Amino acid sequence: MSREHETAPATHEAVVARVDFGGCVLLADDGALLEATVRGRLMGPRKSLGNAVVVGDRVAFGIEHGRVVIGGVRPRRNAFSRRASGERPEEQVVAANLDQVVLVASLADPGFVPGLADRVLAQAEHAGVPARLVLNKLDLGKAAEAEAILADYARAGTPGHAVSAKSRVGLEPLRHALLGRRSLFVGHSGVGKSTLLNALVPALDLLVGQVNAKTGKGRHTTTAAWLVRPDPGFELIDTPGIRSFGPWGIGPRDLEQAYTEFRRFLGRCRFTDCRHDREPGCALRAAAEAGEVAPRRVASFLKLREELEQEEAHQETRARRGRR
Ligand SMILES: Nc1nc2c(ncn2[C@@H]2O[C@H](COP(=O)(O)OP(=O)(O)OP(=O)(O)O)[C@@H](O)[C@H]2O)c(=O)[nH]1
Ligand SMILES: [Mg+2]
Ligand SMILES: [Zn+2]
Repeated sequence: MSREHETAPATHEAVVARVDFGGCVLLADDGALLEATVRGRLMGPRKSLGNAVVVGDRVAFGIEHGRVVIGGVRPRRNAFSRRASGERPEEQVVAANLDQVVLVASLADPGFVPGLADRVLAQAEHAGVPARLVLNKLDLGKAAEAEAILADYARAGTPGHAVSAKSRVGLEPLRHALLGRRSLFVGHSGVGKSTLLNALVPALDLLVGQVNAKTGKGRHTTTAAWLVRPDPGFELIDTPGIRSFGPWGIGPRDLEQAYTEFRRFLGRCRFTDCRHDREPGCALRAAAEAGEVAPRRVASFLKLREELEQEEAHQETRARRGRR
């Protein structure tokens, strides 16, 4: 074999389907999966992959000594991030170049709580990516409850679907909303993300876990974000279950803007610096009482803002200590 074939310039392109410790799996335009490594200069000073290459990135690669080596990453048109776990505030880019974020929750086992949904929706808004809510396990809950939840989110501008992956109810309209797009699936562990993707795309065969009967929590079956492409232009990204989601790049003062349905009431409160908490003449709380915004959204907003304020105060203290 001639040695010319061993080194080629980085002229091929592919999409990053998965990132592991040492490297990634690429999905080529013809559907081939390639194991790849990343050229050192793309990595940060800590020589870790960090956010340099993430699922959904379009990368250029070459073949060097028979190995696929990523030499460059195309600029991202958007990125969905979260705060990495740990004391230090660091960004974790979950995936890039998305057409939509699909927040999956379940009606029962585990039951719906707005905390995670509202954080993810705020982050999607911040990233400029449309979002959609899927309520799974309709077979275990009441249709009326699903309707009430979806109505609250419809008022927040988020379209929703009530489905049962298990009994295959409501899947067609959802599939329709996914076709021709790249969708990032996120949600708590055990809500049925992988089951749903398997039901939407036969032969996908993603790993499905059991919900722990004692804790009611999932077992984190999916261990890393994983992009699949059932058809050209139709891409789904499965992710591991999220235990707690810290928004990234949203400060406590910007948060009210990320709750899009609040916007038309902002600036109408009696006090210009109204915190929409206990102040008299608050237009936002009046809207909640009149049923124009969902009270559960206002409650989750107040809770999340408090958390972001605490985080900000904590980081200021850390910075002051660091300067001494
Ligand atoms: N009754 C019922 N059970 C479901 C439904 N969808 C999923 N399940 C069950 O819920 C459990 C968890 O499903 P998974 O698909 O692994 O959940 P996941 O969201 O991918 O979980 P992680 O990978 O840990 O994030 C499994 O036991 C599924 O069989 C549904 O529509 N109805
Ligand atoms: Mg899973
Ligand atoms: Zn107010």
